[in-house]
Amino acid sequence: MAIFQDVANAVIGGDIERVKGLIKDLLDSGKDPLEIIDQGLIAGMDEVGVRFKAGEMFVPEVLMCAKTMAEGMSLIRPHLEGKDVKTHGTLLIGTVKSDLHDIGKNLVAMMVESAGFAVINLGTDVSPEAFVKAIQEHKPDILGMSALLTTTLPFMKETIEAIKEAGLRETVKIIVGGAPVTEEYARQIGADGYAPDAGSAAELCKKLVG
Ligand code: B1M
Repeated sequence: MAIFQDVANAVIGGDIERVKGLIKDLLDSGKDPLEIIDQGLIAGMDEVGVRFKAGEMFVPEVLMCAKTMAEGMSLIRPHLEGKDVKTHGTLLIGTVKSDLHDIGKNLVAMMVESAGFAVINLGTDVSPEAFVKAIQEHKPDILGMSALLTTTLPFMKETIEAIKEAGLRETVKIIVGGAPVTEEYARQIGADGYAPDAGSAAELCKKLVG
C-alpha cells in the first residue's frame, strides 16, 4: 500500500512514473487529494529545497523534481474539480517579473479553481506592464501575485504602483504569496491580502469576493 512518504521520496528522486503510480494507488484507495498534495508532493519538494540549499542537489535535478511534482498535480487536479460551483468570480494570477518559480503559483491556481473561481494563469516572469494589460483585458475580480525570490519581491510593489497609475486599483482585489512574502510585507505594499499556502489562498479569495 502506497504511503505519502513514498510519494515524497519519488518527488525527491524525480521519478515521474513512480509518482504517477503511487498517486493513482492512493486515489484509488480513497485518500484525500489534499493530503496527497500536502504530505506527499509538497513534503517532497520541501526536502528538495533543503538539499538544494545545502548544495546536495543542482538545478537540473531540481527541475526534474519540479516536473515530477507537476505531473503528480495534474493527476490530482480532476479529483479537486467540481467540489464547488464556479460562481465566485475570476482570479488572474502570475509569478512576478524575473521569477521563474511556478509550482506554488500553479498549486494556488488549482486550489482556487477547485474552490469555484475561474482562473486565468499568466505564467511566470510577468512584468508590471503585462499584469496591467491583462487586468484591462480580462477584468478579473482578484489579481494574485507569486514571488519566490527575495530579489523579485520588489516587483510586487512595482506592479501595484503600475496598477494604481493605470487607474485600475479600485477595480480589483490584490492578493500576494510565496515563500519570502509576509503578512506585514503585503500590508506595506498595499495588497488586500496575503496567504501562506494554496488552501488559505482559496479561502482568502472567497472572503474577498465570495
Ligand atoms: Co529556486 N530558489 N532558484 N528554483 N527553488 C528557491 C525559492 C530557494 C529558497 C532555494 C534555496 O536556496 N533554499 C532560493 C531563493 C532564495 C531567496 O531568494 N530567498 C532559490 C534560488 C536562489 C533560485 C535561483 C536563483 C538559483 C540559481 O540559479 N542560482 C534560480 C532563480 C531562477 C529565477 O526564478 N529567475 C532558481 C531556480 C529554480 C528552478 C528553476 C531550478 C526551480 C523552479 C522550477 C519551477 O518552479 N518550475 C527551483 C525550485 C524548484 C526551488 C525550490 C527548491 C522549491 C520551490 C517550490 O516549488 N516549492 C525552492 C526552495 C523551497 O522553497 N523550499 C527554491 C514547492 C511549492 C509548493 O511551494 O512555491 O513556496 P511554494 O508555494 C507555496 C507557498 O509559498 C504559497 O502557496 C504554495 C503552496 O502551498 N504561495 C502562494 C506561492 N505563491 C502564492 C501566491 C499566493 C498565495 C500563496 O497568492 C497569489
